[in-house]
Amino acid sequence: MSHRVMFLNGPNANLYGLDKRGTYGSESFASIEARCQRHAAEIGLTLDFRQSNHEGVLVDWIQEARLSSDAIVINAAGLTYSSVPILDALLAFDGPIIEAHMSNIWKRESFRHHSFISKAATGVIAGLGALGYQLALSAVAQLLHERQTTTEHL
Ligand code: DHK
Repeated sequence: MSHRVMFLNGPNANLYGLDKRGTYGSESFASIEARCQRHAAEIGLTLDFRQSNHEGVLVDWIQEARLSSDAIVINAAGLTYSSVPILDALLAFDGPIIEAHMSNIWKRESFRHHSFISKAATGVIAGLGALGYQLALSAVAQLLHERQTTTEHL
């Protein structure tokens, strides 16, 4: 059975490619999703890719993932630097969590240097744009494979 991954995107991610400053490149959010869906299929993952501008919706989806998904990839965007509710929901999830950012957040303004959600993350990928999203999916596939192999040998 293929592993299921919930990939959550926070506020304004839907504007990627439209931001005149070009902070997040020129690729549209729809194209980034299509690229992630293609990559997930290639590596045998079932991908549930979502975006919301609302903190509570993201919390609801993380809670839903406890039943529906084996792993989470999350770019909480601007909520990364403030959201205790998202951190708490992630801490209640029992599976690999990759925190992903399109940009290198440590090269940017100091308010972007402290993530509230890293405490719940298995790993963090930043600064590689949509390639980082593909790497996050590959990492999750490998982590789930290792977890399954370990369990089978118990
Ligand atoms: C995306 C955002 O929308 C910002 O609020 C974060 C993150 C960085 C990213 O690099 O993907 O500060």
